[in-house]
Amino acid sequence: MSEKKGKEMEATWKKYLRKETLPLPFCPGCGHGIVLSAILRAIEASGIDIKDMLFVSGIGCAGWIPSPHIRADTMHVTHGRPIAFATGAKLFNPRLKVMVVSGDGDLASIGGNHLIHAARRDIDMVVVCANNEIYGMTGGQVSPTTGLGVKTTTTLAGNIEPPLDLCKLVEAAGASYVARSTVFHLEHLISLLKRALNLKGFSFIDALSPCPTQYGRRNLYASAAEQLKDLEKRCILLQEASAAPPETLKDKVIIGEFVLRDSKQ
Ligand SMILES: Cc1ncc(C[n+]2csc(CCOP(=O)(O)OP(=O)(O)O)c2C)c(N)n1
Repeated sequence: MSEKKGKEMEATWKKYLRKETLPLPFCPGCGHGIVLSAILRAIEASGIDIKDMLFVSGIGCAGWIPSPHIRADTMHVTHGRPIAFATGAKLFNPRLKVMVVSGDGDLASIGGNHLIHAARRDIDMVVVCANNEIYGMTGGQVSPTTGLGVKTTTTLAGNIEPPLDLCKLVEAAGASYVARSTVFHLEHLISLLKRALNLKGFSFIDALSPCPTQYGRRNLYASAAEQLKDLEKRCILLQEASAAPPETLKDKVIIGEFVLRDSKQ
């Protein structure tokens, strides 16, 4: 990183983070800190005043991404319910820019119904799923986004259930904006977040974020860096995927913008 870029980033951190809450609580190699960085850099690029924002998160490691670290209003609420709290806050004060940041377990398992119906109602909020494809905080149980064959504490011989594609789910439900990226593809992730922040309606971003502690170790990644690099191997950009023969996409995760609708709100 250049010295100039480093200084810019430091200024962003100082502006948006509560210094007294640092260091972040994440394990070494966890992607959730990168998700936080991407969110803050997208806010800076979008021109939105963070004082007009509310961040809502549920329970899990991902729940600690906004709260208490971001220097703004944050609500750290019950497991599976951040979208419900965010909906209430948005109804109370429609001028608020509301962002939910939580995990795949929180948003898609216990909170799955809230996700579906907020997308169906096209409620004006940005939902960021820090998707590590496992329940990180509680010891590494299988989640709705865990891939086939993946070893977790509850699937010791490998997961036999197919994963849920959260982007397809919210697209079918009616979301205005649906996109996916990863913490490996940082600039791409920032651009999606920036786009979502400037839209109205229900925006959903699936942000793949590795969990070296619960997922990586059990699935024999040599290091956190190797797990991060694996995101590069597993993912393909939507534009490339559209031109590729379908049989080559079998084990691929498609990243990009899947839905970009003008919301009626
Ligand atoms: C009602 C309720 N059920 C279960 C739990 C236990 N619990 C806390 S976090 C969590 C899952 C966390 O996984 P995820 O949302 O994917 O976040 P991560 O820790 O992986 O970032 C569970 C099951 C709880 N706190 N409350």
